[in-house]
Amino acid sequence: MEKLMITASISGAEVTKAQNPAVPYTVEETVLEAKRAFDAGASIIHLHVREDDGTPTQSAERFKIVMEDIKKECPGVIIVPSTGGAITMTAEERMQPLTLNPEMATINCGTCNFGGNDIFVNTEETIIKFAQRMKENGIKPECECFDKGMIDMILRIAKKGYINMPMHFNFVMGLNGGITATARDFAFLRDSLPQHSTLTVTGIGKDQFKMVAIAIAEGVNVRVGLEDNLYLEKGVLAKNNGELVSKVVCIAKLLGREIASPAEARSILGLTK
Ligand code: KMH
Ligand code: ZN
Repeated sequence: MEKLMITASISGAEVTKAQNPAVPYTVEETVLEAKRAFDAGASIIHLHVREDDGTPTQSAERFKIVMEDIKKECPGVIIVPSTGGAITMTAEERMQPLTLNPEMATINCGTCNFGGNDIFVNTEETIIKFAQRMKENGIKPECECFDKGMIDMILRIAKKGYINMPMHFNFVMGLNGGITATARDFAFLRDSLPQHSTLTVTGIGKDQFKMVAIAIAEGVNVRVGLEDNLYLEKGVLAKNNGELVSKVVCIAKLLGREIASPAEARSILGLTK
């Protein structure tokens, strides 16, 4: 079975220190969380940045500082800046980290409910704009799909030539507004992917480690981190991102799956930058 790529979603845009004091805001806290995840076995960091008071920002300047420091502390790690940002942001605002020419960046493949009264808006035109910008700059998109229709949407866009093959996907499952985090729905989504795609699976909240177990057993890759889940186990807050990654490594070991290094992850993803 192919080695396991572990992505750590260390910070996010929505979670707060009030929910878990380990959520990083400052540059130093964010870099330390990346290092903890890296040291525990993550080869990929999915990155959001915050102002010191916790306000999410897509400022290229802030991303640049954090990314440079993460690269120093975590040699070889793959950094995937978010272009999802926060739901209050415009598409132009969200696109700012692309000016830094990262190896990869996320692309969100459709509009969805985002809990309560919130909507995460990604129109077809916006998605094409993001994809075009990434293609022009040799940035590989991580196609974030919260539901089956989002896979269909991004495949239609790819067919028009806006995205190179093979594609990389991240299924976000269990979000209040997206597809449920079940083995049945995972299989249903995976069956829709083009041949030779690479795939990571993210379970939200209490579904994080259920999806980790399913994904590891099925030979696909996983994402864990405080952005998606604040708890190590029921009722026990994670002390940091490293703990969440260590739990993945433990499950992988039990199931006989080796962990990919950043160099191996780069090769699996076909990154050439
Ligand atoms: N914060 C969400 C609105 C991404 O990073 O690309 C979007 C998100 C997805 O987190
Ligand atoms: Zn994110």
